[in-house]
Amino acid sequence: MTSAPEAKEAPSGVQDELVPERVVDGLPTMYCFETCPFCFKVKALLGSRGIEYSKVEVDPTFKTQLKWSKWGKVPVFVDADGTQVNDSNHILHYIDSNGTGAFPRLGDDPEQDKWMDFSNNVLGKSIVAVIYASYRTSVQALDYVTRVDNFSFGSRLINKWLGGFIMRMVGKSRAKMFELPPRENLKHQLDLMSEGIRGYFFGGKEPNGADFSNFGILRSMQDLNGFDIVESHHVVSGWYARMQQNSGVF
Ligand SMILES: N[C@@H](CCC(=O)N[C@@H](CS)C(=O)NCC(=O)O)C(=O)O
Repeated sequence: MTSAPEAKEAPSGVQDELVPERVVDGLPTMYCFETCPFCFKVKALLGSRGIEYSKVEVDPTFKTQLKWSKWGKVPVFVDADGTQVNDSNHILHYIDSNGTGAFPRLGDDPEQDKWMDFSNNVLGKSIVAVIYASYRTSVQALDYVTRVDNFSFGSRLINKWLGGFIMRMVGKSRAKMFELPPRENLKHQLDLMSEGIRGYFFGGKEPNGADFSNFGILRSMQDLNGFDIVESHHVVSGWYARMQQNSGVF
């Protein structure tokens, strides 16, 4: 389960080399940022399956706790036996395939694959355009992120103001990817997403990979600008509440 090289040229998916020394307290261990959308996907699946795990909060500025890995992004998942898995959607598949195997594997269900890709390529970018729609909302978001994530005290202020500025630029560039203005676009993407929800979940009666991946992305904006669009959506709001119940991630 590998794909094109990404950060620091490490492949995504399951890695050949075991890293048992990175396991904390003998439990599956997730290296993450507290507010990261991709990490919420994994937290939701682990919660849904009742899997106990250790969490290592990585410092977003220096990524000290992740220096050992060639993959420079979070989440990184290290199973109790030291198996390292990179990249959120690959991690979802890995955890499911080693557990109940409740959802189809990559390549077996084009619908699930489509909506899992949508979570990163469309939904993730759509929420960034809304959260960072103005300089005010950007600084607000960075104020929240720098309080919740594991920033060192010294880098908190600089990240709030400089990060706010940088993320405003990122928000602008994300907005350019879509024809509609950010709020209208997010509403439109939620409308499209609703077509994939079959009854209770994308997976029907039980959530599949598409549910966990899209829920994770939206969960990361819960305390930020624009979440009212999710809360007021006639289909997605109910699905979101069901995913909260299912995963225990509120
Ligand atoms: N495709 C990756 C994206 C992960 C990602 O971009 N994570 C961000 C945090 S939200 C990160 O680690 N950024 C740090 C960096 O790129 O240096 C996934 O789905 O896991």
